[in-house]
Amino acid sequence: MQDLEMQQYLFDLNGYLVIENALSPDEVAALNRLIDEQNLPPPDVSPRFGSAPTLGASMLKAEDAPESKRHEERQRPVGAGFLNWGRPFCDLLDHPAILPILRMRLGDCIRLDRIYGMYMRKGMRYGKLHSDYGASAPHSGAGPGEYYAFRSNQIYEGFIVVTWALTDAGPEHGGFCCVPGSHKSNYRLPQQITDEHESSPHVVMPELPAGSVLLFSEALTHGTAGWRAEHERRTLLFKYCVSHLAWTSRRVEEPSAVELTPRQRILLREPGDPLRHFPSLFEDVAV
Ligand SMILES: O=C(O)CCC(=O)C(=O)O
Repeated sequence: MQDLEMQQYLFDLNGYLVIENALSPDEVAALNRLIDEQNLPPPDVSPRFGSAPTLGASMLKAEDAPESKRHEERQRPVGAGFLNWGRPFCDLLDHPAILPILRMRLGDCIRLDRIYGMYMRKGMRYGKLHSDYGASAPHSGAGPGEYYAFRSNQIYEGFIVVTWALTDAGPEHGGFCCVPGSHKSNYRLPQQITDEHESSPHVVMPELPAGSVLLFSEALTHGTAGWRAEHERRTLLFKYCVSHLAWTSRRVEEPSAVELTPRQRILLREPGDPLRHFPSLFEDVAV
C-alpha cells in the first residue's frame, strides 16, 4: 500500500485515488452475499440501488404538489438505504483505509451526505461526464474556452466520493471514468470531450479490482463508461463533505437493523460549524 505522502500527492494531482486490497476477498464476498439476499430487480432502468436518502414516494409522484408540500417532503429524512442490510455495510462508513484521505481533504469534522450502490449488466450505458464544482459545474456560468476566475464565495471542492468496488471494473469492463486533473481546470470541459465520453483519449477508466476503493473529488469531471463485462458491476458509493455543507435538506438516517458506533453516528449528524456545533471524528484533534 502507498504511504500517506504518496496518496496525498496523487489525489491532489489527479483528483482521484485508488487503494487496492482495501477489502479482503472474504469481506467482498460477505457484502455481495448480502446484496444477493435483497433480490433486487434487474438494473434495466437505473443502475442505482440501496440509496439514502431517497425521495418520499408521494414526492416522486406529485410533481404538481404545492411548493409548501414539496418543501415538507424534502425536510424528511428518508431511510438508511443499504446501511440497513447489515453490519458489513456500516463498517465501510469509517473504514481505516479511507479516513486519512478524508481527513486530508475535509479536515476533522466530516459528514456523510448520501449513499447508493451501482449495478450494471453487459451493454448498459449510463452517466455522462460531469462535475458538481469548479469551471464545468452547471452553476459556474463559465463560457466554453473562457478563463474562469474562481470567486471567493463559491465552493470549489464540496464532496469527496468513496466508491467500494465489489466486482472488477476498469478499462476492460467499464464503470467509473474521469478526466484526471480536471478538478483544477480553469476552463469548462470542451464539448468534444463530452461527446466522445469514454472514447476520448483524455478520459481514463482506472483499474478497480474487487476489494479496491476509489476516492474522488466531485470537482473532478467524471462519469460512467458503458458496461461490457459478462459479470455484473457492483459498487457502493459514500458521499462525504465538510461538516457545514449539505447537498439537500434530506439526510441519511441511522439504520434500525444495526447499532452504529459513536464515531459512525457522528457522520450522520445534522450539518454544523466544525468543532463548535459538529464534533471531530478523530480523538487527536488539536483545538
Ligand atoms: O461510478 C460511476 O459510475 C460514476 C458515479 C457518478 O457519476 C457520481 O458519483 O456522480
